[in-house]
Amino acid sequence: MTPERSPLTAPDCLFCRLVAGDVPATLVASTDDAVAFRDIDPKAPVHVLVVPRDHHADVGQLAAADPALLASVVRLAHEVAEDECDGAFRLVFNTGSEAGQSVFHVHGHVIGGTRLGWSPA
Ligand code: D5M
Repeated sequence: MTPERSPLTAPDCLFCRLVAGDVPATLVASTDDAVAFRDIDPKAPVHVLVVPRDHHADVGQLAAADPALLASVVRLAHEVAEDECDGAFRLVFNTGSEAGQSVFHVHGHVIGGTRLGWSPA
């Protein structure tokens, strides 16, 4: 599917370039407003990133600016998890560099495919 309008982008944003097709990625699924692709450095058997096509720096900014788009991202994450790990998954939005965010285009990590522990720190 292709978006009906050009997405909002930020200069020099890695995931804006990936959404535009200028950075290679292993795509898993896409909709008019979101894209899912495999993490380049997987931490679990299933590790997929889901991003909105529009640029928003983090999940808080996305929720404030466009809650419907956040819902689209979560829906696509759930669909990926249904396909890849029977719907049992963790959805992680690292927010802020102290919390491990390294790419400032909001992305949900869909993590699954194994029994997950609970020790994030
Ligand atoms: O997560 C950023 C994630 O983005 C991290 O797990 C690596 C991944 N990454 C970085 N570059 C790429 C490309 N080119 N393809 C796929 N995945 C990528 P964060 O929560 O910001 O630390």
